Amino acid sequence: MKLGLGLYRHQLNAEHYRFAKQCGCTHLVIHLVDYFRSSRSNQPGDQPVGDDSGWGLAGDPQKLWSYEELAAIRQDINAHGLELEAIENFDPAHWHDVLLDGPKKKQQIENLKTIIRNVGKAGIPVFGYNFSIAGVAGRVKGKIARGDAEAVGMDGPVDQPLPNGMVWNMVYDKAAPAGNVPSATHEQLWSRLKYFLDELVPVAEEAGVTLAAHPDDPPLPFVRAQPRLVWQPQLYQKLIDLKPSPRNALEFCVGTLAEMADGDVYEAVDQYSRQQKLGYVHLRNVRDKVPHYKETFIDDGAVDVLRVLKILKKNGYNGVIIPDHAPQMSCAAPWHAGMAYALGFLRAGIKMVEE
Ligand SMILES: [Mn+2]
Repeated sequence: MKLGLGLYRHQLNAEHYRFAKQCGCTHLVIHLVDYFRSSRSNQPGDQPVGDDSGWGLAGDPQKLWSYEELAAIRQDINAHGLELEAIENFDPAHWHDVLLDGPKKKQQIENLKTIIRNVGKAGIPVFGYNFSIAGVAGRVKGKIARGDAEAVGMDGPVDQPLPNGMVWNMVYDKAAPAGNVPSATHEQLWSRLKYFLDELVPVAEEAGVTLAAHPDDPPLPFVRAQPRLVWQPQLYQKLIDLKPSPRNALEFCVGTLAEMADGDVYEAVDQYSRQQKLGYVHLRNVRDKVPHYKETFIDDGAVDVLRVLKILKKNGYNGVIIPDHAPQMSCAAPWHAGMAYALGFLRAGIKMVEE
């Protein structure tokens, strides 16, 4: 198993690459969507949380991530002695109508095919995505982790409808007419996913890129009056079975699975790692369940992280593990300290189970 770190767009620089290397990481997972460019409430020193207006403006619909751009980022990361394992998330500007079944759906699925071909050509093995209409919405921040550390959680369901022009918790059309996105049904959402997988998996197979699906965080049946896709552990199986291929895999988020009201997190880890379906792993800890859960320090929640590592080892998982999120620590560099703490714990845990 390989230790990795997830970096946001504004962190793609030498300082953060050195920080990852210093923490014992060999791999990086990077975000190219900028959640911090224009959001009213996202702070660049923490994970994005947002508010009713989400994470701000999506990117440029005309500007797809090019081979040259991706290859240059990978080269820079390699020059710092690290491997680039995955890109995490499509930009809503490039695929909003794939999620919404809108008029530009056919044009935008071609965007995604182009991006996946560029990612493959640049030698990046995995692309993580989150097939979600409302996205990572409805979470709140507070001094809720050990020692009053600031962390993220959920404090009750969020039903406020999604305004027109917004999807995946970002604004793709500032000039959208007033009103809300009509609620879809779960069946409609799964049929949109089927279209996405039918079109994209063959391209991913040819490009040598593994598509890896994140579950819905927070995992409730509906958020902002829109259905969620993978909000119970068994729904990951439905996603895999919808399009059998080694390139149809999971961005396996243990924290989100632990937030789910149903199921057992260790059984889920066993079930999906046994099938060799993990593209890469988000490994973090959490206390309680939706709609009232709290993210915790990695050694302090309901999840026995060492037990998770043992199951992954037993099933021969040999991919990358990243900490996902960590509480902010009280010092001059709260994000760095939180990540360093999680990475040190994970490095020791991986070493222990692999001996
Ligand atoms: Mn995650």
